Amino acid sequence: MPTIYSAAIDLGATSGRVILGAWSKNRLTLTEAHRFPNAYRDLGAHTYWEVGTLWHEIQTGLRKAVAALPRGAKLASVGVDTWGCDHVLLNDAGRLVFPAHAYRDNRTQAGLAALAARGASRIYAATGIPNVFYNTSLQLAETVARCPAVTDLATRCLFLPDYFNFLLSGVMANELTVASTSQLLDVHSPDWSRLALEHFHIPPTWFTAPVLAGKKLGRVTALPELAGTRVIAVPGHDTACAYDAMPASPDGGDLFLSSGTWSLVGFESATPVLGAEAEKARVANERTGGGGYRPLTNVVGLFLLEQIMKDFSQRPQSDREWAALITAAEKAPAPAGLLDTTDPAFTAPASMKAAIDAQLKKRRLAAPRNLAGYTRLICNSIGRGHAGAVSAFERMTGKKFRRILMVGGGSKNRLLCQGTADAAGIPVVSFNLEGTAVGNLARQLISLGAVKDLATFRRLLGEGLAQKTYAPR
Ligand code: LFR
Repeated sequence: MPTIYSAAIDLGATSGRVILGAWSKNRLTLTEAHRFPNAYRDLGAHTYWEVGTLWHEIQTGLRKAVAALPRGAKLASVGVDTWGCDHVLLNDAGRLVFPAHAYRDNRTQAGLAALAARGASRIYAATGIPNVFYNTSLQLAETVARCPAVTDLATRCLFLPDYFNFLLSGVMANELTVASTSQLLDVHSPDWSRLALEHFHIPPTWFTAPVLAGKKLGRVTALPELAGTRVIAVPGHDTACAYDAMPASPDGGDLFLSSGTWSLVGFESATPVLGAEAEKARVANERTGGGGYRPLTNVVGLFLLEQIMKDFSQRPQSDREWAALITAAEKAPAPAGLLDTTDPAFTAPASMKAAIDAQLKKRRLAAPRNLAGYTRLICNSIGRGHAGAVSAFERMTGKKFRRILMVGGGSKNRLLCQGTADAAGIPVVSFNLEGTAVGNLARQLISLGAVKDLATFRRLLGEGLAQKTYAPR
């Protein structure tokens, strides 16, 4: 079979990538065609994404990906994944009728408190998604309540990956995995929850029945260089892509950890995990690319470290500088106490260092002396958060997990991997794997018929993959 080329557009909250995948002789090779910074911006009291900039970078990345192809080769397909929850409102002609807010905008705080006071358990039973500030449900409820005329203007709600698929192909569709981050999907079916839509006063006509990953939406119409290239709906949610890319053992004994801005700790399951304890532990029953469940909890992740760099103006610029920081952090004194990473003060602080120092002061703990000290404190604290999620899942499901598989930016961070293994008491296996991009490409290759199914993809991927095991100490 000739080599198949596909591109993954993979947008994270702090950076975006366009990655060219080449599938040949059952092996996937990745080339980073383009990487660019991403950030939310404040306008007055609110927080927004720069959607136009993201689209501009996507186009630049796709052009670079095409330029990187060997002579005569064609790009077979593209797929888009992004962080969850965020969305745009459009009319039938595809015009934006409302700006794209970022999920860290504090506009949902009042709705969060109101749902916590009344209705959270009913919504959890219906959607399998806990009451968290970033949910699309709370965001759309706020939009409709504060700007009621929007219901006259908007006819469609697309999540960000759906919107970029639309810009690429002209086809509007809601994809299941990203829809499942909204708290508006029925936990027992692949369709929308009437109960949740009514509760939040959201017009049901804004959504169409979600499509499964692998659906061929159309061809690229936006860029002449990509004429003929297919636009395939991949798992639109980056975490669903990362989970799809896990070279998991088929026996189900692996716990998954996708470590980036957020740490997503969970596993795959044929059934959702529901009930009072699951709701309290904030288990989110999001969907997999194939339509199954991936019960997971969202523990604060490397956002703490990404943000504290701003306070030190010495952000490591290369892998080597990162390695040097981690080495220094390993040598820093062990923290006397760890951070409570669930502190709401860490959600979107003006200064992460000030927020951390304030918590330490309240608990009469000394603040670290330098960036290495903070790095140590943060990594150990996130590690303990991971371990807490593991034991909560074991309690709730009666399962005993044998390993933690770790992908994403954090899998390169020795301190975090070891800290997680130590706190959880089971080995952490880290893969040097761009999980989100690989899962995105996997679904394209399956849709194109180049790979039989996900189990096959995982087996082939695992065979060629470097891994490092951290035994608990
Ligand atoms: C990770 C992620 C998480 C989601 C958070 C907000 O990038 O997609 O899964 O909970 O961002 O959307």
